Amino acid sequence: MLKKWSAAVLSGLLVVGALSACGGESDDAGSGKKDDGKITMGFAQVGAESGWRTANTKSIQEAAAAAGIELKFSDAQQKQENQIKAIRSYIAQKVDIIAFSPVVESGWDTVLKEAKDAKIPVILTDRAIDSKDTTLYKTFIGSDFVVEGKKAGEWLVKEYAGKTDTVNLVELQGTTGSAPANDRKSGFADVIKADPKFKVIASQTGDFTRAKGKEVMEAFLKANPKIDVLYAHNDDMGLGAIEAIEAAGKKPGVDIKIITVDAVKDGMTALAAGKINYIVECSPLLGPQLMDLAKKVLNGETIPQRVLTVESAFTPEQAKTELPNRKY
Ligand code: GYE
Repeated sequence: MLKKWSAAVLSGLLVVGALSACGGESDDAGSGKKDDGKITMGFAQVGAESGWRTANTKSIQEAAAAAGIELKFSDAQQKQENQIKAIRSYIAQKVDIIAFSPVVESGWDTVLKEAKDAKIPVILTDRAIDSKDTTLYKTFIGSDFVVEGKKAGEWLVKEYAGKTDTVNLVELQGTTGSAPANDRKSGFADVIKADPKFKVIASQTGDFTRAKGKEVMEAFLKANPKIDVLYAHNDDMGLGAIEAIEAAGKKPGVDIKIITVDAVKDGMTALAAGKINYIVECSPLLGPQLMDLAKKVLNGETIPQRVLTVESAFTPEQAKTELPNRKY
């Protein structure tokens, strides 16, 4: 133990010496910025696209205040270029630590190398990146979106067990290129592909918003006379789609079965009312764990590379019981 520790300190010292020349491996212990004892975190949020995101932002802001961490917060309006700008400005402001929820999976290496060269540790929250270089961030805290997609698929398989008629499915995908859209799609597809009666007849992005969910569902309904099931990658798109389904004179939850992901209050209310049939939970309450991890990183403590959030899934009956406790 002791030997390992001194080796880590030694390599930390060597690295600090070498950094000005080439910006090599930084050590946790060498990342403290100011000596005023106050931690400043720059947080680059995705946007305000959904109920989930609003709850996530609130959780982060409240947890920062409770932990005595000064938070610099930015909203990228679902645009990667805005997030990159925000991260660069946090680097320029010499914050102690940067956290962000990457809008899409690809294209982060350059800006994250800049943070690493500036010895500012980075924590990924909520969404993953596809970078091969895992030294560009300290940890990733968030859900397993593939598992969420699988849970949605498993419910569907059970619901139609013993039936042989074709089941026509439409899918509202999340933001193109985002981890939750990619993984919720693939997890779901993996489970339903075992049974050829399930046919995905249309699949398009609704950008995780209610307005887009409604618009795309309207188009799906016009183009496809027989839709049996809608799988929406979040509650908000599902709620927008419900408006379109009702406007088309159909009963959501009955004529068209609906599966969504998130389990925010509005989604759970529609579930309890039978307009949605199943919701896979994805917790937005990442703030307290994020602040805890940030402090550990800045203290030079070892933290796991991946921190998973614990989640469940709900039927209409379970939604009725859960709703009074739902905070978001
Ligand atoms: O499901 C959706 C939001 O990244 C898990 O983003 C998050 C997703 C969430 O817009 O509602």
